[in-house]
Amino acid sequence: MSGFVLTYFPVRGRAEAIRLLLSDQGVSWKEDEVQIADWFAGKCDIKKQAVFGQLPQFKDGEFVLYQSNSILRYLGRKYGISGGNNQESALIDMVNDGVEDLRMKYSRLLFLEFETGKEKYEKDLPNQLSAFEKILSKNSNGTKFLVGDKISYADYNLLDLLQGHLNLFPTCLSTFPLLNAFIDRITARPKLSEYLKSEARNKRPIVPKK
Ligand code: GSN
Repeated sequence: MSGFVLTYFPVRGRAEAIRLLLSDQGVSWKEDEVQIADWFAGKCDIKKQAVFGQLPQFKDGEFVLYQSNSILRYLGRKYGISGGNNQESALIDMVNDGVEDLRMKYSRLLFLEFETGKEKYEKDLPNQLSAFEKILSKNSNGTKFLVGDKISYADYNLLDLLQGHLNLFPTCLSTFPLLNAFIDRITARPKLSEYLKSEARNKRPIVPKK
């Protein structure tokens, strides 16, 4: 056993890219589910312990970490999937920051302004996604990963965000052949594909059900 424990709500949310990374790297982990109602009723001690009062929390034995992107980078370094040299690592960080920027907009849409903001969001989405299509095109003509010849933590993060967008806007990638091929290639990786078919993955909604 790895000794990893991922504490989060029973949704994909900000924990799912971590789960994609762990499963693709062939690592097992324990899930510690916090019920959303208990959390907001003030019944969870972990809210007080959490450095920024939020989840996910990730434990590697006695070592405790918060912030989903820091957890991704920690695991990226641990499994040698955060760049082969300083510049490659910086490019992976840069792309991951771009994923985070879009994730913030996506979260705002989902949680704060879905009814009022969906149309505008969908209209602007090609502008947002085209940056990632261009990044792929510049690395081996879009036949590999976001950066370099090896998968990185940013690839899992982008995959998760694209899957979330496809759920809301099923045709949003129709003009982005490289992003489509990227999804097909990454999701076909044997261990990841096994996880994507698992009950554990499929019982978790993308965001909390209303
Ligand atoms: O990436 C991160 O882990 C942080 N920058 C954000 C964490 C976060 O927003 N956690 C939310 C659940 S995920 N999305 O909305 C959270 O813990 N909400 C409960 C609360 O009391 O804020």
